[in-house]
Amino acid sequence: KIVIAIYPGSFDPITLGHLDIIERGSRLFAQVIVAVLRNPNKMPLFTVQKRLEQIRQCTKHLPNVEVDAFDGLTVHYAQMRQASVLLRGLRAISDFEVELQMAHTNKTLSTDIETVFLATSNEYSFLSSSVIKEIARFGGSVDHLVPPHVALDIYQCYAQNQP
Ligand code: COD
Repeated sequence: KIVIAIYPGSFDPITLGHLDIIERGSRLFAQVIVAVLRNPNKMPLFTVQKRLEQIRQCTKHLPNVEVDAFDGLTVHYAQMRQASVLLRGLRAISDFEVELQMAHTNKTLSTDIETVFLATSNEYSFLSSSVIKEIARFGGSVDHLVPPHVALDIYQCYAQNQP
């Protein structure tokens, strides 16, 4: 059976932790669609367009990975793309609670879509987009945490915001 997986998220910005899940997912599924949520409630660091570019740049070596943006419910987007799996990463117990609630909610919305969790690789277990933004905001290096072009975008962003 050909299985298409959606990897939904904010990716503001994409980190090496996300990339690790994408690379491992691309080995498990026929196609992985990285789907960036257009979230009007959040004030993001990067526009959706910029995030799509950042993700495309670091996944171009993966022929079965596509990058797209979506609105509304993730399961509706998955149905539209004929995907049967929602791919998610698990870092810690704290993720588990939120992720389980999300998986159960999504299951009630669409019974034929399964959420599949990949455990984070050890070296990225502490990593999140918010941690990266915090480090960069206070002048720390994020070179070891995000792809090089994303690090440049982040430094540029915070340099512009300096008084
Ligand atoms: N290692 C492994 N996995 C990681 C790491 C890491 N270091 N960092 C993040 N991840 C995983 C996260 O656990 C998550 O699975 C994924 O990567 C994306 O993370 P984020 O933080 O970029 O994205 P989220 O979690 O904010 O995305 C939330 C959604 C956009 C998926 C969610 O809000 C959603 O589905 N919204 C649409 C509305 C909807 O359908 N609601 C009903 C479901 S509750």
